[in-house]
Amino acid sequence: EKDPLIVLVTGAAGQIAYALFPMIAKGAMLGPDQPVILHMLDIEPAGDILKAVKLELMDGAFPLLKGVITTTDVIEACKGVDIAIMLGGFPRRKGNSNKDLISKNIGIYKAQASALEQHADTNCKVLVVANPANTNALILKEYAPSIPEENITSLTRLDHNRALNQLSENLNVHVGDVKNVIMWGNHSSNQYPDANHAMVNIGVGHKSVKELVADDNWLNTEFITNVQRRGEVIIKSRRLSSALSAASATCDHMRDWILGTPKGTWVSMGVYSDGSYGIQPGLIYSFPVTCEKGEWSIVQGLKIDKFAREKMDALEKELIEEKNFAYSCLH
Ligand code: NAX
Repeated sequence: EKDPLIVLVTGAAGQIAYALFPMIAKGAMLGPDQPVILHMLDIEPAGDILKAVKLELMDGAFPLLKGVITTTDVIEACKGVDIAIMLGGFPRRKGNSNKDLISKNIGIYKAQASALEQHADTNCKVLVVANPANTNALILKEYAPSIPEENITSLTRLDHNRALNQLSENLNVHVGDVKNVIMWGNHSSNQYPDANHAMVNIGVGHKSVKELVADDNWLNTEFITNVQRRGEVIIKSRRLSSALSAASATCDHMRDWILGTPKGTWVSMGVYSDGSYGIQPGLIYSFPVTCEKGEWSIVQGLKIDKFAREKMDALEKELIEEKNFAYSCLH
């Protein structure tokens, strides 16, 4: 049997965590043969909720779950951690911009970065989900310099999966037969799903989405706004933000990163920019990536049209502004 991996989940009393824990405990994130020990971190006022969620996890009788620690102490939470899933922070409320959230979350991410730096495994892999995800990840990267920069990522997989679903509905094909959409840049209200390179499995090979859509214009209009507004649509009806789909996307992100992407398939991940596609190096920017043996690499050489280029540049600009704003809050 494999040694257990220690998985930290911050914001562990929150709603994404609640949907995520059974997925982790059943092996959907790290594989059906990978035992796990959970470290659940939240803040003092959520202490009772944490304990109750632990009771439910124990009642799940999960064979892969080898231990559960609940804590409100960042240092205890970060000890020996192999995988860190950062859900903790202030969730986006109606009308909140990324800037509102930066000022609320920056202190948290600075402190948690230091704790991970000092107490986590040196090869700890980090996924930041809490908004503003890209900029929280950037702060974490800056304040945990001994964690390799390729180990710090942010979530755009929910947007990616939403985009796959929109294509599947429009083309009337199963979502499992659609692949290689791209979320470029930032997880924000201006997010850009790019279907220029997306493919559909038609049984005897693949056809491009561009060839298959009835109305070419749809990809640059409604398709984009449908993906951008999906979160709002869900908040309006559920009166809570997306949690089940966010948890599932979190699992997808980690699983693909650690266990690898299928051949011929890429996924979207917020990763530090090495200057690919002309994006400012050092930003945490979402790119199409393939993964193998726990390492991601940015898909190179995709042809970028003028429309996509403008969107990509606008999102880069947004992230530079967020970065500058974050630094102005810190000093
Ligand atoms: P919840 O409000 O249900 O949970 C957040 C939890 O974080 C709470 O239990 C809170 O007590 C805890 N928390 C606050 N400060 C903390 C700290 N310093 N240390 C540890 N825990 C702390 O939010 P939930 O719906 O679970 O969403 C979690 C985060 O994901 C939010 O920031 C949300 O905006 C973000 N999202 C990001 C998405 C993405 O695609 N990147 C999509 C889903 C989601 O909206």
